[in-house]
Amino acid sequence: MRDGSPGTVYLKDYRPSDFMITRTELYFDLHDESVVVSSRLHLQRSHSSQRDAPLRLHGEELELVNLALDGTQLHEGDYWFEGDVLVVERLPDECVLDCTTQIKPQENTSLSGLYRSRGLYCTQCEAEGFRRITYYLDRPDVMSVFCVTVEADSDSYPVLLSNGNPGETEMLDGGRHRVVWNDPHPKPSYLFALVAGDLRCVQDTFTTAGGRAVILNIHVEEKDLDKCEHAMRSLQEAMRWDEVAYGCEYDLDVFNIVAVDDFNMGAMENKGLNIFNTACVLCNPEITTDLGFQRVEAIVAHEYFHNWSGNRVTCRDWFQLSLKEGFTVFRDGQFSSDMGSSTVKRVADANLMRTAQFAEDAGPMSHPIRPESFMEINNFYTLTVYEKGAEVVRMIHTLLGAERFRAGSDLYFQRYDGQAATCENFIGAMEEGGGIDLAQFRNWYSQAGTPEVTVSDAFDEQTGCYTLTVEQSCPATPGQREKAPFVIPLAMGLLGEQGNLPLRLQGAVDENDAPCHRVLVVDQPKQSYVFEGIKRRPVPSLLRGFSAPVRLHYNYSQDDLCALMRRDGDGFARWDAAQALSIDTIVRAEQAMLAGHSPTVDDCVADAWRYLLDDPALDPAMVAEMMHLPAEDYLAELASQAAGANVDAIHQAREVVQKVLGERLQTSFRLAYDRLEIKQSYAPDASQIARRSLRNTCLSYLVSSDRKNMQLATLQYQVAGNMTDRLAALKSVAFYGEDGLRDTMLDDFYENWREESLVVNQWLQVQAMIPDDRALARVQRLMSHEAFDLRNPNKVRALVGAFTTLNPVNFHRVDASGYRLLADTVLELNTVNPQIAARLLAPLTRWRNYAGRQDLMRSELERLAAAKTLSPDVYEVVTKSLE
Ligand code: B3K
Ligand code: ZN
Repeated sequence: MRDGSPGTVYLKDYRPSDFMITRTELYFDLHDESVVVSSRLHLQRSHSSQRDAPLRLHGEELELVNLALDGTQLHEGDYWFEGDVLVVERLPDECVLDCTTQIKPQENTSLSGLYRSRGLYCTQCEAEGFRRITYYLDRPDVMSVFCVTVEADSDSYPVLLSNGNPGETEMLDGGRHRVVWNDPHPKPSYLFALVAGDLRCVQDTFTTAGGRAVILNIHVEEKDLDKCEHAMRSLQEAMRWDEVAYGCEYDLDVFNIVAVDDFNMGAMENKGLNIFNTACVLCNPEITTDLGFQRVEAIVAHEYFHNWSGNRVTCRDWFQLSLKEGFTVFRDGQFSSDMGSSTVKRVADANLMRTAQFAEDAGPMSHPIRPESFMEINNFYTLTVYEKGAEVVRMIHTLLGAERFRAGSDLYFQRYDGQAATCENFIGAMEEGGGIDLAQFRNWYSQAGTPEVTVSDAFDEQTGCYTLTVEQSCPATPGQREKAPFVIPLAMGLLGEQGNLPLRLQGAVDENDAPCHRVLVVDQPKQSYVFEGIKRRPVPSLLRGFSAPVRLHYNYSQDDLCALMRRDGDGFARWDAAQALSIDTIVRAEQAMLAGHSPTVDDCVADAWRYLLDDPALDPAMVAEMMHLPAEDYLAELASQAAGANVDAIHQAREVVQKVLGERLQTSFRLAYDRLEIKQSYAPDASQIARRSLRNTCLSYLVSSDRKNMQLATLQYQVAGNMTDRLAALKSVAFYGEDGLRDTMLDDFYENWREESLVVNQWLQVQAMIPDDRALARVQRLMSHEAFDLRNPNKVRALVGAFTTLNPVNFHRVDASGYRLLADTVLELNTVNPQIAARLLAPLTRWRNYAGRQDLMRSELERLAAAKTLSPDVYEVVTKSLE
């Protein structure tokens, strides 16, 4: 950990590096007590560099053993340290620097740099972990060809991997061996990777469109060999998809994936050697839910797609992170849509944006997708950079259309191949390739905050003109008071009594008949659109497909929403209408309860739900999505926009609405539950996933409304042949069952699955989410359970993360014990794993949103701020939250 308060880095201060490293040779000598890293850097002074500029190499927690310049050993005085930076002066324009360092991976609990996880050596270098391995120009615009040799004991570490293609293997004296790896593609240090361990491998092949035969390996512990098939198939699908959709082919002879238990995020796209969190690559029906299968497919694809959007074309500096992440999330989203249901995928994306990214955009850490400053870059791997970044690319796609977008992406990949690029380069390529002016669109890159779009309408029966008036604004965010108008693609339709109306937009020239779907390009603070030839006032269907990451306001009546939900031509708009109906119903229930009345659900809502349930022709996946009541954190987010969120009232109101709907539609839920049973053997395909999803939604309504239905859940738990159904049943019993039944089932589940760490995580998570009043004690108890480990990020996320984000009534307990639990855990993790500590802290940063809790939340942040040695990661989040 560094001492003192960390400095701020600014985008405006970017300067190219004074030196380039044309070639990097590394030798890793792995021993249990320490690892000796010898590096040979072939350095070249940059053209732009001052003649006398010194070489400044990054390093962190390294022990320097030896340093030599062009074969001559350097002594103290020839070089010195400025903080962590190693400075060497008076270098010739071209030289070779040899450097030996010693590190202790077994003591590295931050999981950044080279560390050990269950007897396996592995690395995580993005963003700035390589400097924890050796002294280097650890910045993404310094790209080098790497040749890596790894030496280790051959019994304990039979598998030795690094980036690129395998070279020579050699047996050495003393039971040791070594392997050479050559990566011909220049890359920045953050894409370096090394793995050494006793791993087994599942192998397959892929032949690229250009005829290159590629060996695909997934390396796992022996016990996990039966959990790789889905990832392998997903990889092959992704490789083919990228060739077709983007013309991007793989460029090495092998592609390796390694599964690691202790990992800070989902996975990492190291060139030719992707390293995965076990949770994001291992799966089979016994241990994995449908969502888990979909997640594996998406993440395998995401990391693979980085081979072009990230590796071949990388980022100039970390402010450009969204260049690779936003674009790659967009690409994996397209892929998932093509593999499954595009509407369901869109619903999931919109939900994530609205529940979590909007909150981030409105909170103290709010930043544009291309931030202008940071203290700790690891704090900027955010929903804003990733998800909003992807939405921004998606809007470019919407504005250009598929064909012109492809022309833009072709130009981008071709022009910047092998280079470190900027967001500006990407936009420029899209403008040039796509033939569009994106000058004003750039505001999405520089301005933070979620735009508010307010739509009003007027209908003139005489003229048959229907006018939509659209106004946009954007709230102030830290450091940005005034915002310029955004370019907002607003996809829309108009719903008449017989379905969607042709849109005769005044001023538009349509080649064929007027279309029923249009994208209005909103770019002024206020503008109007007139539709002609309308006989009766229609219901506008707005922001179809969540065409822009904005909050949309239009004063819909319940009847409008019911009409959209049943009849609009756009699947997403139908879901959105159902959500709006649910929100309205829950808010009313909340108000009724606060006023001392008993809450009700209007007939039209119950009828709409019944209509969804009873029609077997509808896509069950969409029906399930439509019937999922919005999550409590989304309801809280919406409430915080108004008077402030009352978590207890929200929770009770949501529960009541769920129960009342369950009671009133008991028969329909039961019929659907029976009808949707699957007799065939498990397959994680779209049609089965859809059925299970709706069936388990029915189960939760049934169980929450009538305890007699608990036997359905018990039976389902007993007969379930897959984890999706088993876990859904367990959740129902855990949330709504009697104590005895709940404990028996939870114990049974643990006994059956204690050997499967990923399943145990699910078990921890279910318990963390139980909304009863013993939740906090339960979580505390589980933190000392044999199954919990503070050093394993998956366990921390499953237990503490789930408690603080998915159990709002307990996290926000009025005695502040939830807040204390989080702050205590953050303090402990601050020294163990600063990245995870800072991430875990997010729910406390939203203190301004919670009426009646603000002081309690703030005082925990102040307690953290007063701690003596805060990591830069935690320091940045705490201080910004208190500003
Ligand atoms: N690029 C990595 C994330 C690295 C996070 C470093 N704190 C995974 C991904 O986005 O694909
Ligand atoms: Zn990524």
